[in-house]
Amino acid sequence: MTSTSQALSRILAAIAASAMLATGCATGVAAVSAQSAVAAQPAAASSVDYTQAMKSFTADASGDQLAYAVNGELKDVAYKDTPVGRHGKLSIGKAAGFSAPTVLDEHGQPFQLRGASTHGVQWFPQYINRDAFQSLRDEWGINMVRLALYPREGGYLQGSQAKMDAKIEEAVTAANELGMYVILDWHVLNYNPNEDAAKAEEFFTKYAAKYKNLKNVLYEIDNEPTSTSWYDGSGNDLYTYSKRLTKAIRATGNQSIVICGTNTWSQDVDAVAANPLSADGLTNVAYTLHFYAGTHYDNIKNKLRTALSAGTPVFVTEFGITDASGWGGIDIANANDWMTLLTRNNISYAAWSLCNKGEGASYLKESTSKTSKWTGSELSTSGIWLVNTSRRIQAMIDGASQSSGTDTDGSTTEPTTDPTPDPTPDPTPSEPSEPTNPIAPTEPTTPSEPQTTTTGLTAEAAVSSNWGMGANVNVTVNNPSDATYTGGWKVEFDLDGTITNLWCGKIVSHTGNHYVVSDASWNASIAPKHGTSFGFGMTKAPTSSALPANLTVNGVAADASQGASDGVSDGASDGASQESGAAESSKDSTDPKAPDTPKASDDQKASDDQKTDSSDSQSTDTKPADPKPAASDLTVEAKVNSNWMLGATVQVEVGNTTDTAHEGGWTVEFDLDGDITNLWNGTIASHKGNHYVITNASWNGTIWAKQNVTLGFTMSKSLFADAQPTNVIVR
Ligand code: IDC
Repeated sequence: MTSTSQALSRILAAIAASAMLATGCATGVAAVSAQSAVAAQPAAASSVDYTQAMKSFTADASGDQLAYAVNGELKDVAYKDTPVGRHGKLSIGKAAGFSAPTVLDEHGQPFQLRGASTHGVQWFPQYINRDAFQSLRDEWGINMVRLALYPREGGYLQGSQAKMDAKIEEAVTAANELGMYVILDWHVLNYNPNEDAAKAEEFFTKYAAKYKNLKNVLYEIDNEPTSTSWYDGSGNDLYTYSKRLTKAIRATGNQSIVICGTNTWSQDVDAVAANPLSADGLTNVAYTLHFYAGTHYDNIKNKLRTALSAGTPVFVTEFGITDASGWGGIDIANANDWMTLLTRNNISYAAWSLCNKGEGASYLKESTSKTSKWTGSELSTSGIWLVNTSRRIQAMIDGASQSSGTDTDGSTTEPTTDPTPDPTPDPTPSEPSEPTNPIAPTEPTTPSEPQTTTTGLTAEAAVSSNWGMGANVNVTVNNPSDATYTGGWKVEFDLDGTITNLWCGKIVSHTGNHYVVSDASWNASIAPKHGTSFGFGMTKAPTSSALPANLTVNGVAADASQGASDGVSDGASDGASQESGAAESSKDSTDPKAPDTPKASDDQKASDDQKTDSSDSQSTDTKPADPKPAASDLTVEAKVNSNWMLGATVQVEVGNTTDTAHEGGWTVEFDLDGDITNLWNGTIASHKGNHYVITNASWNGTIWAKQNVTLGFTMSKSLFADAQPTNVIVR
C-alpha cells in the first residue's frame, strides 16, 4: 500500500469507527444478550487504529436504561481470550498520537484499563469474590478491579489486616484466573501518607515480592493525600513518599505499574511535571487524578490537560458520576464529557464503587442483596451508566481492531508473545462465598420467548453518511415475527464500491461487486419484533450510489420488507427514512464526518495542543475560535440508537455546515411518542403534550465551523410506539 492510501484507509477506519459509535450496533436488547462482553476484548490492534478510534470517541451513556443486557450470565472464556491473556504485562510508555506516556500493553500498543473500584474492603468484603469479578468482565465491559484498602477507618492498620490480607489473596487469585487486572490501592484519605510511610512500605514490599511474577497486579501507593504538596523540598512531601515506596517495590524485582497520588485528594496532577519520579530513574510510574462529575468541572479538566501537555502519565484510579461526597448530585452530562476526555487520551479509569451502600455512587441498588451475577434491574444509575460506558468503549475498541484489516472473519488476533497462562503460584482455594445463582435473568427488557423460528427475516439498508469518495452504510436485519429467530443469518448485496471496514457482522465472501455478510455470531439470534444491524465503511467513486443493491436476506429478496417492520427496531425506522437517494444525497453536503473538513480544522486547533484532547470538539472549552457569528445555518438529525419494547435511546445531532462558528446557543424541537426519562448534552426547556423544546447545555452552545454537537436521551414509550422523533427542527 502506498503511504497515501494507507493514510486514506486510516482516515476511513477512523470515520467508520466513529460512525459505528454514532449508530452503535443498533439492536434490540434481547438480540444483544447473547453477546459475551469479554469476547469483544480488544485484540492486539495496530496502534493507528486504536488511537484513531479512541480520539473519535464521544461518550453519551445514560444512567437510566441499559443499552446492553445484563442477565447475570457468566461466560466460559479461554485464558488467551481474556484481557490479561490478550494484553499481558502492562507498562507506561510513549505511543504515537498521545502526548504523554500512557498505559501500553505487552505488545507495545496503548491500552485502556476500564475498572471497577470496590468500596472499603473492611466494610464490603462480600463483593470480592470470583463470580462478582467474572460478572464485571463478562457483562459490564470491565477489565480491572481496584481494591480500596483503607489503612485507617478500621482498615489495614486498625484491626482488619487479617481479613483484608485474605481478601487480597482471594481477589488476586480470582483476577488472575479470569485474566483481569487488579490494583492494590492503599486507600490513604485526607492525610499526609508520610505519616504511615513505614507501614505502607512494609505492605507494598510484601505484596510486590509475592506477586512479582504476575502480569496483572498494579500498585497504587496512596489514594487521596492532602496536607502536603507534590514537592516542597521538605522531605515530607508526596514526591518523597512516592520515591520511597516506588523504590521499595522495585527492590523486590517487581517492575509493574506504580500509581502515585497527588495533593488535594489527587487533583493536583498538574504539579508533578516539575519533579517527576522519572528524573530519579524510576519507570512505569503514573500519577493519579480523581474526579466526581457532580463537583469537578473545567477547573479539574484543565489540570488534566496541563498534566498531559507537560508529558505526565495520568491514571484515573477513582471517579464517580455523583458529587464528591459520593452521596448524590449525579451529573451524567459532565460524566460523559469527562469520559470523552479520558478515552480520547487513553486514560485508564476505575469507577467508585462496587457495593449496595445507600449512596449514589454505589453501582447496586440498596435493595440488591446479591454479591455477583447481577441482573439489570438490580443496578443503580451509577451501575447502569458504568455498563453503558464501558461496554460501548469496548465495542468501539473491537471495531478498531477489526479495522486493522487482517480479520475479515471477525476473529481476533492472538497475542504473539507469551500467550501462556500465568496462574497464581499458590492459589488458595477460595471459600464458596457465592452459591450458584439459580435465579433466571430478570432483565425486564429481555423477553423470555419460548417459540423460535428460523425463517421470515427482512432487511433494509440505509446510507448514514456519504462524502463522495466514501460512505457509511447500515443494514438492519429484522425479525417481524412473534418468535425468536435462531440459526444465524446471511445478507447478500451488490455494492458500487469497496468495503473498508465492517462491524457487527462478518464478510463471508466478496466476489466482484457482490458481498455476502453473515451475523457476528453474538447477534445470530434476533428476538421477536426486534432487529439487529451491521454497518460498514466503504470507498467509492464520487458519482456512485452507496446504497447496496439486490439486497437479500437468507436468499430472499429484501424489497418486500420495506416498511413492514415499522417500530420494530431503530435501524428499521432509520432505514425507512434514509433509504431514498434524496436522503442520501442531501447528506452529501452536510456530512460533518467528511474526511477533509474536520481534519483540517482539527489540525489547526491541535497543532500546539495535541497533548490535550485536540479532537475533543465537544469538550467544555468555550473560547470561540472565530468571532464571526453565523446565522442559523444549523442542521439537525435524530436517530434511534437502540430500541427495546418499552423504551429507546435516541441521538440528535446538531450540525454547523458553515465555515464560521455558530455561537449563542441552539434550540431543537420535536414531537415524541413517549416521555424523555433522561437527557444529556442538552437541557429540556419545555415539554407540553408530546412536544419537546431542547436547548444547548451550558458548554455546547457554540458549534465550531463544520462540526456538530450530539445530544441524546432515553425515553419510555408504549409497546407499539415509534421512538423516532418527528417534526424535528433546529433554530
Ligand atoms: C467514601 C464512601 C463513603 C465513606 C467515605 C469515607 O463513599 O461511604 O463513608 O468514603 O471512607 C473519595 C474517596 C473515597 C470516598 C469517595 C466519596 O477516595 O474513599 O468514598 N470519594 O466520598 N474521593 C472523592 C470522593
